[in-house]
Amino acid sequence: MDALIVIDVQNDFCPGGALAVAEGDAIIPRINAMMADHPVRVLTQDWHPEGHSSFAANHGAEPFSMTQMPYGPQVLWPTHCVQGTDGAAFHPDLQTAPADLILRKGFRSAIDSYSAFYENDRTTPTGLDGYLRARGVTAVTLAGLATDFCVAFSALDAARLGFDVRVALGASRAIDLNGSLEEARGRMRAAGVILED
Ligand code: VGL
Ligand code: ZN
Repeated sequence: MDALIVIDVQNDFCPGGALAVAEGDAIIPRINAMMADHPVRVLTQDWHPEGHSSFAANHGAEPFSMTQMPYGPQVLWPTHCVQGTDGAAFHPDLQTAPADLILRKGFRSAIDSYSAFYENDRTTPTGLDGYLRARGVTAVTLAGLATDFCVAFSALDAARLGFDVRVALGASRAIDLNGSLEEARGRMRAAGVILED
């Protein structure tokens, strides 16, 4: 059984948002249409406390600079997707009613979580693996924001966990920070992820 996993189609990742991805809202009609083609539908929501350690403001640092976390290097982001704010809400055009599960991630102050499966320490699980297995899912299709961060990390984890993985690039958009999109595409391909339009 195939699950559609829609990553972080939230106001802050769309034009006008705090961490806007170019054309982030352009993918929404396509994602809405894709929901009907998949028997299991999951939406993820980046969901940070105000004091989150991935926010540059909490380090007195410039957004998009790097820092070292106990679990490795980490990009410092503009403050985004703060729990309960309008920026953290799903984009109003995204059809949320068909979703079976809404999974929140990134709610622990000390660890960022790009992937829908594991936080950035690569070991703290979100529970999505267990949910999908319990529902008999063996293949996942990913789409959403951003291709080179949360979508790619989710795809790589899904492949590592043994799911057949597709990424709908046409229904995703990238931040593309210092070549991160090209790198993410290469890593996904090498992991056996099928990249489709
Ligand atoms: C994301 C950076 C920070 C994403 C989330 O959804 O790709 N990127 N938090
Ligand atoms: Zn985030």
